[in-house]
Order: sequence, then structure tokens, then C-alpha cells
Amino acid sequence: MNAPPFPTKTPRILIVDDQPINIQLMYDAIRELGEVFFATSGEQALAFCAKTPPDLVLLDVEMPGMDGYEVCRRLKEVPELAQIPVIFVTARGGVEDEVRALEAGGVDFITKPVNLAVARARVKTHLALKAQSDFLRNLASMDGLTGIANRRQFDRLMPLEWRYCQRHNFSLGVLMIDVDHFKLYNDRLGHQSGDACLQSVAATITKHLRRPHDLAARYGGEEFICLMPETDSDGAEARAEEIRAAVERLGLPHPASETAPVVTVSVGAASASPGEDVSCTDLTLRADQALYAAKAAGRNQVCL
Ligand code: GH3
Ligand code: MG
Ligand code: MG
Ligand code: MG
Ligand code: MG
Repeated sequence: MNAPPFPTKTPRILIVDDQPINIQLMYDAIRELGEVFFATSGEQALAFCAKTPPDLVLLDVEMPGMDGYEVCRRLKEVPELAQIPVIFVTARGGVEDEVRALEAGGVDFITKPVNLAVARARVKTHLALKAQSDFLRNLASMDGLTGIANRRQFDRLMPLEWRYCQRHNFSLGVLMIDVDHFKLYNDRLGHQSGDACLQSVAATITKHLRRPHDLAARYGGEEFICLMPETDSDGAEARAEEIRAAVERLGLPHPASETAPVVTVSVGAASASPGEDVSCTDLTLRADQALYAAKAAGRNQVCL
């Protein structure tokens, strides 16, 4: 395959086999194709994937303890790991074995003794496909103007974040952020300036969400939404105020705002406690109602 028309990082490949000699052979065949890691049991392989998901797994079928089929099935059960292509490598070359491997979720099947040129070619192909699908998945979840998560991604992640919080006994904080008098901004300065303004506001919001599970997304036109696990209502209000103040400090001149001479945002903050029986829709609605109150109270402010 030719070089892909998009940036790629060095792929990470995991070889799983209980026989060190097999690992060595496979390593020699594919080492130029990426950064290569090893595991000598199914359990070790799963632990490795959970910690640092690779871009491809070469998986032996027959291993003491957990066999390759089981390892693959378990990978496919975890949403974050299900996208990793698994190539089975096995001495059992029968049609039934091949079907079993594919049914377990494998993308390909290599029989031992391994022809190294064939192994290399297959690994190369599946790495290229993985890079392409990562790129497209990224694109589908990203807002084209601001580069932050889009509404589709937000709708997909919010239930997962809320479940994560409930499991760990965390509150979930939500912020709904809306640019004040943005229609007037466009009317006076043009849509291109409006676009640049949205990019600056999005970057400012992102800068203030530092924790790994925090999420900022473009919710609609000039509206943004943030999810902050482990954040109660006081925390949500404090973060909202930080963001509001930071946008004001950007000092983007707004020639027609009744609120301030610069671009400002109003923020609605809300949170749910882990024991609370509240849906994602209800929680978002709370933040939306708080935003409405912030607008009604004069804009450029935070309401809870
Ligand atoms: P309020 O303070 O009540 O929020 O007033 P507003 O003018 O900000 O609200 P309104 O909903 O009336 O207008 C939102 C404007 O946002 C209208 C729309 O043209 C603009 N807008 C939405 N998406 C984009 C975009 O991607 N780029 C630009 N430049 N403008 C956008
Ligand atoms: Mg084996
Ligand atoms: Mg709006
Ligand atoms: Mg509006
Ligand atoms: Mg607005």
C-alpha cells in the first residue's frame, strides 16, 4: 500500500505467544513495521492492552491458561479495545479453526510454520487499515471548525461518563456555555470573524479542562458543553466562573454587545450526585435552564 494521505504515528504491535522462539521469529519479520511488544500469556496480553492499547495484536491460539480465542473475545467486549485488529497465528490450519478465529473477532489468520514475508505483508495491510479507520473515526467525532468534540461524540460519551461516575461514586458536573450577542457579532464583523471567535472560545474552554476524563464539545452553533467527572455543583460553578472570566480576558472586541465591549459568554452549571436517579437528558436540561437564567440575569455570568 502507498503512504496514507494523512498523518500517522508509529504503530504499536503486540505479539502474544507462549513460546519465546515464536515471538522471536515473528519479531524478526515485522520489527520494521512499528514498535513491537510481547506477552507470553493471554492474561498478560489483556493487561497490556488495557493499559496501553496497541494498534494490532498477533495472537497465538494455543496457550496454557486463557487461549487466543478467549483473549480476542474479551478484547472485543471492551469498547475502547474492540477496534484493535487481531490476527490469529496458529498451527491449527483447518477450515473450522479459521472460522472459529474469525467468529471470535479476528481480522485475519496466519498458519504456522509462519511464512515471514506473508506475515509481514498481512501485518502491513492491517496496520494501514487501522490507521485509516482511526483517522475516519476521529474525523467523525470532531467538530470541523473548532477541532473539539462534536455533538455526535458528546451524545455517545455522556452516558458512558455518567455510568463511569456512578460506578466510582463521583458527581458529574455539566456546563452549558453560550456566546453572548453572537448574532450581532456576526452582523457587525462578518461570519469569518465569527468563526475565528468560536475557535478562540473553544480553545479557551479546552484550556480550562485539564483532567483526563473532562470533555468539551461543540453542542450547536455558538453553544458549547462540558462534562467534568468528579465535580460537584460547587466545583462546576467554580470551573464555569474560570471559563467565563478567561473568555472575557481574551478581550475580543465586540462592537455591538450590550453586555461588554468584548466577547463574553453566559454559563449554566449543573451537577448530579452518584446516587441520584437522573438521566443524561435531565442533567443537560438542568444546565440549559441554568444558562437561560444566566442570560435572563444580564449575560456574562454563571448560574447554577
Ligand atoms: P444570546 O446572547 O441570547 O445568546 O444572543 P445570540 O445573538 O448569541 O443568540 P442567537 O441564537 O440569536 O444567535 C446565535 C448566532 O450564532 C446566529 C448564528 O448565525 C450564529 N452562528 C451559529 N453557528 C455559527 C458558526 O458556525 N459560525 C458563525 N460565524 N456564526 C454562527
Ligand atoms: Mg502456543
Ligand atoms: Mg445560542
Ligand atoms: Mg439563542
Ligand atoms: Mg448566544
